[in-house]
Amino acid sequence: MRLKQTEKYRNSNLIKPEVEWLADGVVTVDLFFPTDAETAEAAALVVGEKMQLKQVEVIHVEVLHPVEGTRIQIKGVFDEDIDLTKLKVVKKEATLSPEEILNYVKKNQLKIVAGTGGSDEHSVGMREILDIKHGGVEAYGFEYHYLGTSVPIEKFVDAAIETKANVILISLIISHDDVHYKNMKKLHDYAIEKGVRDQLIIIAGGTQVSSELAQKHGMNQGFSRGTKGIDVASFIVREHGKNDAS
Ligand code: B12
Repeated sequence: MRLKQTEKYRNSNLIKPEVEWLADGVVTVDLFFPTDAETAEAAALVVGEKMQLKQVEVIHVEVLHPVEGTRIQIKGVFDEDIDLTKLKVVKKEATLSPEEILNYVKKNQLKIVAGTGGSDEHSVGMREILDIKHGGVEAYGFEYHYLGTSVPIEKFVDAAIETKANVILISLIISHDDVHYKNMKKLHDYAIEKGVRDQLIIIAGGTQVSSELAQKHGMNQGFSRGTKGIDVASFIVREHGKNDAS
């Protein structure tokens, strides 16, 4: 009987979230309320109903700290079909081969300055993008100058001018109050002020960075979770190649 009920999801363009059975519609939602556990539980059920979830139930309650509040998880059934033909899917551009990148970088002497910007101390992601041991851009022949962590935004541009770098890589992990986008805009504006924006490829990365919004805030490109050195290296080569051709 269950197979019959879910017939329309087999070999079709329709999907639905699932946990246990094909297209059972089950989803979980993570919430935080600045209240005690009992109030948070009641409030979470209302959220589930207002999100039009069916069979809403609380599956996890965790008081983070009595003066802070409660983290809570609900589960419910999302009863709508998603039509695959109507989705706006953003496909990742294929990377260049390591040989193509190495040859281009050798011919064009591409230099990078990099660091984590503003008051951001999260350096792990930035190092993964840079270091040879993580398959970072260093593996593709790029010369880089690492400025460190919590680097003042203006310093990225000043250092690029000083070292004659063509690329700035800035890591912005903290996203409270959209500080990552504010810093991207600040970097872009400062490069204009210094008269070097056209000569620089400026790339921002971080867990909460959207490519679209990074570009809207003046970056040539933005990269997020799961980025590898080869993604960044391919982008730099393509972007630099465009300017070469123009
Ligand atoms: C480790 C860590 C720390 C360490 C950092 C140590 C270090 N030397 O890096 C310490 C303990 C110092 C720390 C401190 C803080 N942290 Co912290 N931290 C983390 C944690 C657990 C992991 C980050 C990490 O290393 N990820 C692994 C790397 C490989 O992933 P990634 O950073 O996303 O990088 C990838 C991509 O984003 C991208 N990328 C990243 N940078 C760049 C740059 C470029 C140019 C490109 C192309 C790509 C790129 O490529 C990378 C590889 O794929 C995260 C939670 C999480 N799971 O993400 C919280 C997290 C980032 N921290 C957080 C917070 C709030 C803080 C503090 C403010 C806490 C506090 N109240 O003090 C402080 C801030 C300190 C500061 N001034 O920056 C929040 C940020 C929330 C937000 N959205 O703003 C998080 C998300 C935790 C949370 N859920 O609340 N943290």
